Amino acid sequence: MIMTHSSRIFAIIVAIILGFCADIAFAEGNMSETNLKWWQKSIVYQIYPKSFQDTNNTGTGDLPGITQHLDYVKSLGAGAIWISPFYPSPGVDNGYDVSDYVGIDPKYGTMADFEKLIREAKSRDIRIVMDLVFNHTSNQHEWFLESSSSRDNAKADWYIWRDEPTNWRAIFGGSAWTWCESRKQYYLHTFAVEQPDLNWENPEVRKALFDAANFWLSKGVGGFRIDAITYIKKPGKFQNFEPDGIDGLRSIHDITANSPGILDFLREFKREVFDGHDIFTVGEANGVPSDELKYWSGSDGVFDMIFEFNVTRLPFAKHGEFWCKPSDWTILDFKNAINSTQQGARKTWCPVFFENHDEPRSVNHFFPKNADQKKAARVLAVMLMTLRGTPFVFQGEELGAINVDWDNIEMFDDLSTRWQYDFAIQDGFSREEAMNAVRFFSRDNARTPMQWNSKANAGFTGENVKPWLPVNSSYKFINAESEEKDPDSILNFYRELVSFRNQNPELLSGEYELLLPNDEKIFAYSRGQKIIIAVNLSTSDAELPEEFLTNTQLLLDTESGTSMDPRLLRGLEARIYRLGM
Ligand code: TEU
Repeated sequence: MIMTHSSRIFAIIVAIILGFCADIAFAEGNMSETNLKWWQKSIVYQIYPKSFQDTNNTGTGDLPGITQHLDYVKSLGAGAIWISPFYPSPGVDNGYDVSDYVGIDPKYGTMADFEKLIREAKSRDIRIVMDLVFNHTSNQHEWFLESSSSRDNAKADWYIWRDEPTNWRAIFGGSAWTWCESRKQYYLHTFAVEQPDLNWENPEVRKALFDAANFWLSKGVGGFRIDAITYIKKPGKFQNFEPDGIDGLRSIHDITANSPGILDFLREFKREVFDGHDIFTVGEANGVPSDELKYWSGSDGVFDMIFEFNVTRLPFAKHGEFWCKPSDWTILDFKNAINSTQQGARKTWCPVFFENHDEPRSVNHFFPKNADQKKAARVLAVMLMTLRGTPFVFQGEELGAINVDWDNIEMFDDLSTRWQYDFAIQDGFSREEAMNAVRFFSRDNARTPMQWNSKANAGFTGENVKPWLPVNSSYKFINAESEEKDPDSILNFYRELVSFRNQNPELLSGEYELLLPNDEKIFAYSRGQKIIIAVNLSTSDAELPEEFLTNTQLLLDTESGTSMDPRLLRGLEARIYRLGM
């Protein structure tokens, strides 16, 4: 039977009120608030250490800078902090090119600083989550130096060496194969030239990686975010594929992501490292289809949850990842992407996130240029804190951070940004078109220094120091100090939402149900058959069906008092109702 929007929501609400579906929720997910794990109830705050707080005037953030702000992080309800890599690294990809898995890069501090951070965080009930970058090392890692020195050294088989390259394109551009003169062979790198891929087929490699992870467990870390994990298994045959760009290459992602047999490696990883510890694991798993999620996350899966990129990759769903060639998408596509992640994780668990260190700022990413950015930040915050899963907040997101307005490519540091720009120019785009794409998509949008106050350098580093990446000029009006004092700030709204989430157990454990699936403006869903969230994702007014207003109690409204007619949901307004009076 085909139902109209309002008859469908009406049917759902009636069923809910009569309690017809009452048992479905916990039977499916087998979760109640009491048996949720600590990481399902808390918020994870992500820190990009290079840009968080510099305590020694080097222009680069450091570990003591994180320790200094633990109370701030705690005030956001965080039970864990995921810190992007701070291992020794030449820094070609800001730490995602690791040259020693069991050390601390001196620019971030010492092992004693790290131990202090763990202790101080623990005393505030916050756990520290490490980022494991196990698909590749830096080309300066001693394993690679040895492996590349000859064809017959002890680590000759620790990386992926071939006599002939294929036409695969690395994720940061160019061929995924680089010639090595000392071996007279090519090595494979999914990412930059300086990030050679490890050979997971070799049991010695796997053991060395698992030992490194266990080292951090012995230090008392509370979990792992596992980087780029879908790329560790390569396909049986190395062959050329149909090119997808003017360079005659084909994205390596299409060829190697989630190759058959990968789960054997991952299950071994789980057995050797994760099992038996009170930690959580989140795999960065670009390229896992939703029907395979059950193998990847949850009680029968490898990780507790995975990051998949349905939502953040919306503009790239159709035409590869060229920033100058994004596809148009609609609010319905946005809703469908969120919904498919929520549905896919129905029986397991998922992270809820709109930002991380690889993405532009969410208020720019998901809303038109002319949208009111504060309203946009509020509706995103409502979704972040009311969708089912663990909310991940990326530093600055809680302040309503916005993209940079830089007009010169030289201001950007990120290697993937530089590549996208050069490729666009070669592909015939004008400098202006390429810069527009860069400003919109660059990973540096997320990586500018944290905006603590309105003084020079935004309080990130000394006023006379040059920060490693320029501060976003918005710091004068978007910064933690001024938002702290303003009761209507995004920061205080985040805190309000966190306590709201904690006071309403349905938001933690309650089943998610999509409402108004075909509405082209309103994203509506229920949680635990008790709470209804309605978010107008458009910038113009929308009409809420009568059923939302009957026998419901308004709990929260981002635009309270702006409309005399309760049916009218203003552009970028979000409301939360409780069913029953
Ligand atoms: O990113 C892995 C990666 O493949 C991303 O390009 C991902 O597919 C994309 O963001 C999906 O939207 C990780 C790190 O997060 C990134 O910072 C590193 O540069 C990269 O690995 C290499 O280690």
